[in-house]
Amino acid sequence: MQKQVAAIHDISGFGRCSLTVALPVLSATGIQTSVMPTAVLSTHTGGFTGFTYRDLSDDILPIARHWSALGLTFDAIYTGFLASSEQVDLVIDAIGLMRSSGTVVVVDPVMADFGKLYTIFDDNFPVAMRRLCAEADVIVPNITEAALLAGVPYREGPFLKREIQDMVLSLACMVRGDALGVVLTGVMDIHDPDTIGAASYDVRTDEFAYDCAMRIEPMYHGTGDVFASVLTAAIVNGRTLADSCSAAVRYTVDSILRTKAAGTDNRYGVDFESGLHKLRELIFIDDDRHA
Ligand code: PXL
Repeated sequence: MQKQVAAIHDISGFGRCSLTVALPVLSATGIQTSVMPTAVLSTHTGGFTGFTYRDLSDDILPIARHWSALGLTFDAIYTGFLASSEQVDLVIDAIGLMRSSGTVVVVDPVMADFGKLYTIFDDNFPVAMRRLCAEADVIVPNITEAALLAGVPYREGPFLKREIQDMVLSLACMVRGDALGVVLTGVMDIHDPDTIGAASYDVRTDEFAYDCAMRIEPMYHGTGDVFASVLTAAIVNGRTLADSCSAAVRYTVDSILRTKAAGTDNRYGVDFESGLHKLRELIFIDDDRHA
């Protein structure tokens, strides 16, 4: 049966992030994707001024109730950027209405980068995000978000492998009791400081994995959404957490390289579109090899 995912993010009309990334990525891997837009903006908030913003918080619970009345069930619910603490709490209630026993809840706690909370959020926002993470089966913070969730000072790294494992283990305490695991992005390994990667910990198998690639400057907007969307697509398609994380690293890096070669403004997001026709192949790469 075709897999079903509900994606709960804003729509930033221009700038390749949130739903304009999640929907094409999930669809390209064969997943039927239902969208719950939490806000509509003309662009994302990272580096643009004068953007429009229409909050759709009042629609979140009515949409969830309607879907629930229709008897819809989801293999995964995937949340990303949320605009306020109040909206986070509405999304927690919506997840309560929409989840069933097999649903994997993937939470990307979008709120910060490079040691700083995004200016649109107040200091209480990380506490609300932590409440949402407690409902999650998988969380995908970057290292700044991980520090805010844990309430510890941000450190940029590079880190020792042991430190990376400790960070990932402390994140594993924040998710649901029978969670699948955690993925920490933007991690630099002290033994390989020209690279950047993602660490995963699969709670069910007690396995750590770390995948990295050359660090590419400048930082492009929306790469976290490309990463988390591919990760979610791979998990829903039955890959392990470690394999899903590797696919997400590969796909994100390839998208960044194409964008850098094209010389695109880094606020415009990355060219993830040109790789979509090969995404299924990337996710099922081991299956093809063993077929
Ligand atoms: O990429 C995350 C994101 C999504 N949506 C909006 C954003 C951001 C990050 O800044 O501003 C509106």
